[in-house]
Amino acid sequence: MCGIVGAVSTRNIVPVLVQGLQRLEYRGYDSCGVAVHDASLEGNQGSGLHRARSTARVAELMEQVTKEHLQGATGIAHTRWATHGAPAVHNAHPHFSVGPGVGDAHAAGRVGLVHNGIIENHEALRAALQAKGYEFLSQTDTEVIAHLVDSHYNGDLFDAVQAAIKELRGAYAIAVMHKDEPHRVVGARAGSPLILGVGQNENFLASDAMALAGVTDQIVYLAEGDMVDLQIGRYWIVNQVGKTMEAGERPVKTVRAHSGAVELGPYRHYMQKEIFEQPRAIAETLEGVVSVVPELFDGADGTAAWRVFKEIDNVLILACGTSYYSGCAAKYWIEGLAGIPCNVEVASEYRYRKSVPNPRSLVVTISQSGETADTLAALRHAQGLGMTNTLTICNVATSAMVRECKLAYITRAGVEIGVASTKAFTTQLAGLFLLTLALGQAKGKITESESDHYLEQMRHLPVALQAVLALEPQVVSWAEDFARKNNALFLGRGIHYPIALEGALKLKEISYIHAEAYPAGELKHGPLALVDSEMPVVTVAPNDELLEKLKSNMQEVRARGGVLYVLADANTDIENAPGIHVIRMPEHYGALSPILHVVPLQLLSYHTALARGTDVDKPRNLAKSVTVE
Ligand code: HGA
Repeated sequence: MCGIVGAVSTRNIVPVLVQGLQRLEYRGYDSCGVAVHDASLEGNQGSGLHRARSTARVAELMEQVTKEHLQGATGIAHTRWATHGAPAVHNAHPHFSVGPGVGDAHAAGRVGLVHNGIIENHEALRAALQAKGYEFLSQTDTEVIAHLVDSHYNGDLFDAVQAAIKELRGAYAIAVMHKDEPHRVVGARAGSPLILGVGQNENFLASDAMALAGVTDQIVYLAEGDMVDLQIGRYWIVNQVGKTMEAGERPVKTVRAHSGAVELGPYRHYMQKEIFEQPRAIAETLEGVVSVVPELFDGADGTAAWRVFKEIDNVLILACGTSYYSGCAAKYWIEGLAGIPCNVEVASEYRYRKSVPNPRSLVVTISQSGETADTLAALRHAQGLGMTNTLTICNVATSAMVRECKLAYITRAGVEIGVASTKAFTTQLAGLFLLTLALGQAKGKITESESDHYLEQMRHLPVALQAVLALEPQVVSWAEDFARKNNALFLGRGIHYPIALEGALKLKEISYIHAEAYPAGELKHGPLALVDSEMPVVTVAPNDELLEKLKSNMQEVRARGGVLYVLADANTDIENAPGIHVIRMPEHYGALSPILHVVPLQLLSYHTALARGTDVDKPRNLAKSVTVE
C-alpha cells in the first residue's frame, strides 16, 4: 500500500528518496511523487517547495525529476494506493497548502505533506477549511491535513502539526515540511506504521525499514501516537501525551533490511520466485526448532507461553485474506489433534460485531506484514474485551503485531513482494502446525513422542516441496485450458477445503478469472447448477478418509459434463480419462498434506495469469501490506 520516505540531509537527497520509493514498489501503488525544499541544498537557487508527481512507475518519476532538475537536501516522497479520490496526478502526494484566500491555488506551496491511512472526519474538516478560504485541488482526505497544518502554523512546524493532528480522526502516518523551515521534516503516526532512520549527519523517515536499505540500518520504531522532529543530524521524539522521549525509551536498533531480497534473480516474477523459495522458507522457519516446546512461542518481553497455554480453553483466530485461510486450515489441526475448540473469524468482521468474549481464549492473529490494519484493530478490539492471552504468527519480527501480542512465532519466509501471497501462507501453516503440537502437549492430547514424530515429518517438508515443484510442466498444461475460461470451481473436503479456498483466491487475484471454492459435499446444495462443459472444476483429492466421499462428488460433476482437474495423491486409483485430468502428487503427506497441495494451485494461478498477460506481481486494484481499513 502507500509508502512514505522523508529526509533531512545536507546532500541532494532526491535520488535516495526515489530509490526508497522503488524499494516500496512491491507494496503496490497507483501513483507516486516527491517534493523538496530547494533552499535546503547549499548552492541551490530558490526558496520554496517543489514537487514532481506521476501516475506512471517510480522509474518514470526518476526520469521526470532528472529532467526538471529537482534537487534539495530536505524532502518527502510517497507511493499512493488510492482510498479517497481516483488514481490521478492531482490526487497524488505530496499535497501542498498554499494558504487561504490567496486566489491562486497554484501558487508556491507553504506546507508539503505525504500521508498513509484514512482521515475519517475529512468531510467536516474540508468544509471548515473551505469556510476559512482554503481551496482544494484534490479529492483526497489527505489534502485536508496539509491545509489544517497551514491553518495552525505560527512559525513552528512541529507545533502546527501537533495542533493539527488533535483534530484528526482515523489513521495516519504523515511527513510534513514547510517553506519557512528548509531543514526540518515533522512526522507523526497513529494507526499506520512510521519509522525513523538515523544516518551520518542526516535523518530519515519511512513507512517501512525496507525503504532505507543501503542508506542506514539504524532504525527507531515510532510508537502509536508518537511525533518526530527531524533536523540535520538531530531528532526529537515526543509521545502521545507530549512527553519528549529519552534515548532509552525509543532505542535505535540495527535492522538489516536486505535490499538483495528484493532482487528477482533468474525469475520472471516475484510470485514465481517466492513459490520456488518455499522449500527454503519452510526450512528456515523450522531452523532452531529442536523439539516442540512452548518456549518457541515465548513473547519478546519474556512472557512464558506455557503459562498461557495452561490457562486457555479455546482458540480464536483473527486474520484476513490468505492468512484467514491458513487459520481456517489450522482449525482442523487445533480441534482434531490438540482437542481444543477453535473459531476463525475474518478480522474486519470481528472488530465490528458484538461477540461474547471469553477471557480464557487464546487470541491468535495471523499476518504476513504484522501491520494489516484490520487484523491489528481486531486484536485491539479483543484486548479491549478483556482477552489478554494473545499470540501472533507473523513474518516480521519488528511489526506492530509482534509488539502488541503477548506471544509470537516468527515465520522466516523472508521478504514477500508478490501481492499474491505464497511462501507466507505455507510458512504460516508450518507455524500453526507447531502451535497445534505445543497446545496439544499442554492439554495432554499429544505426547512428546508423537510430537517428535510430527516434527520429523515437518523436517521432510522441504524435500517433499521440491518434488511437488517438479510437477510444474503438468500444471502449465492445465493453465493453458484455464486461460480461456471465465469461471472456475475449486472443491476440497476437510482441511483441504481451506486449500481450495486459497486456490480460488489466487486465481481471482492474479488472473482475474472468477473462481469460487466449496466443500465438495455442498455442491449438490446449489453450485452444481453452474456446472457444464465450460466449467473447469479443480478438485483437491488427497488420499485421506474423505477420498471415497470426494470421488462421489466428482462423479456428480462428470455426470453434468463438468471437466475435472484433480490433484490426487500417489497410490490412488483416480486415473486420467475423458473429462478427468489428473496430476499425481509424489506422496501422501498425512496431516501436513495441505502445505503440499496448495503449491500446484499457486503454480496454476501463476501460469494462468502468465498466459492471460496480466501483471502478476501487481494485480489491478490490489496492494501488499493492507495498512488501511
Ligand atoms: N487516503 C489517502 C492515502 C491512502 C493510503 O494510505 N493507502 O494505502 C489517499 O487516498 O490518498
